[in-house]
Amino acid sequence: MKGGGRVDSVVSAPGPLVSVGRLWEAAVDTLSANWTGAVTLPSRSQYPHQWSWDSAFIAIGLAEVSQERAQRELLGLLDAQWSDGRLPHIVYNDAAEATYFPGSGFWASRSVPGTPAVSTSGIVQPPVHARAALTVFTQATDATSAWEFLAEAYPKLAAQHRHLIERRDVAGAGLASIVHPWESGMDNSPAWDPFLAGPASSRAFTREDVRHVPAAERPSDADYSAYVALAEHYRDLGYDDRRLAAEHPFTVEDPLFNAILLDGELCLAEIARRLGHDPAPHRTAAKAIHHALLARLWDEDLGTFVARDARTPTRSGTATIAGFAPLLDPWLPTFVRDRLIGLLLSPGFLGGSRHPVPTTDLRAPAFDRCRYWRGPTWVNTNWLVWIGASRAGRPDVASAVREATLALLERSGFREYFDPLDGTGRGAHDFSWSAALALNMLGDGVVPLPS
Ligand code: 9WN
Repeated sequence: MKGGGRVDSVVSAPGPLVSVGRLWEAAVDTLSANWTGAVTLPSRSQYPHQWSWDSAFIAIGLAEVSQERAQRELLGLLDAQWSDGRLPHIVYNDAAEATYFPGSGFWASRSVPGTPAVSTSGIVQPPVHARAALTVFTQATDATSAWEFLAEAYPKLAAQHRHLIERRDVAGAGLASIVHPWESGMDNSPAWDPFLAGPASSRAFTREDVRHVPAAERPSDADYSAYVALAEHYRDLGYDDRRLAAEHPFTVEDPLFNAILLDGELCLAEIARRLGHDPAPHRTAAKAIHHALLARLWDEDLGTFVARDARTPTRSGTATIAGFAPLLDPWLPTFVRDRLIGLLLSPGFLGGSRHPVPTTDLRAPAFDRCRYWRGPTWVNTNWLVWIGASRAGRPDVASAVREATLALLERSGFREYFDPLDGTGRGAHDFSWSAALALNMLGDGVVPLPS
């Protein structure tokens, strides 16, 4: 038996899906209902604009049912890229300006040189897009259109990664820093608590997010105020990444963001190879992230990867789902891989929850079964663990996570997140990436694992 324990001793079988066909149809309907004619909204009520990593997950699901829409989803997002390569985390829909805070006026992107005509935010999200593009390409049935898509997407994806690798390596140690919790995609994770000691915003604002979702499932007012203050600060630096090291109070190296960047570089290498370009620089970049992840973010005591301040040795002391993302790294040393799998199967994660995988260790003081990213189970993080476990040579763990995810969706619908203890759906209803990644998990099981 490989290290890291047996899966059947800790995960109770979720029981067979009642109807794969019904779940599939409901997922397709959800994505159709959230389609504006140009892009897919994460949720019609809670998130009325286009979000960056949401669109990548959505394209991965759409690849199962509509190559054309999957390609449009990604290319539409890439059209909003800034000239420095940054891919903004929100592309605004002017018609919905009043219903989401912060709106486009907050970021004032159009007053910044090198920005697109459409209004966007000025921060980024984890770069899942290269994996999405490769997935869409490998699932395609119309080969001519797929080659055109890949050729158009590749230079933009390469520029997106260059921005992160060259402009966001605040410590000069080989990892990209995030400059705001929203950039992690796991906004309210306890991983950010040690780094959020900065000032609250002095500006008066009205939260729109708690109009649709109970406040107990969303960030506290204090956290929200810190988010607004940090976003204002970065905006007032002119989004100039050269000023981050000396002037910005939040520059954090996150294992999930960097593991996705590593995986994305391997996907870019594969895309480059197929297009007849040199894949070697992408593989070299991936290898450099591999070394830096181990050198800077591995926590020997916790047996997982944790976030750290780019400029000081301060680390997050909480094990979260982000720590498992480096399972995507094909060069992970065996002892690291086995400790990660051991923690994943422990009572803190798979072994202790009926509806895994919780986003925070169930035994951590910060664990909160309701509040977003502080404990609930999410479909996108389960999907990443599913791929990571496959790559780590643990198909038993991968299929346990897949089955638990699909059973949860069948039980509670395409909610944004779920109580890991009793499976109650929380956050937004009819949430796009929950539907999209279900399609991918239910589909041919095509998960590119470029080596
Ligand atoms: C802020 C859209 C986004 C996701 C993030 C998730 C949440 C936004 C919010 O919703 O963040 O970007 O208002 O809470 O945390 O991962 O991309 O679904």
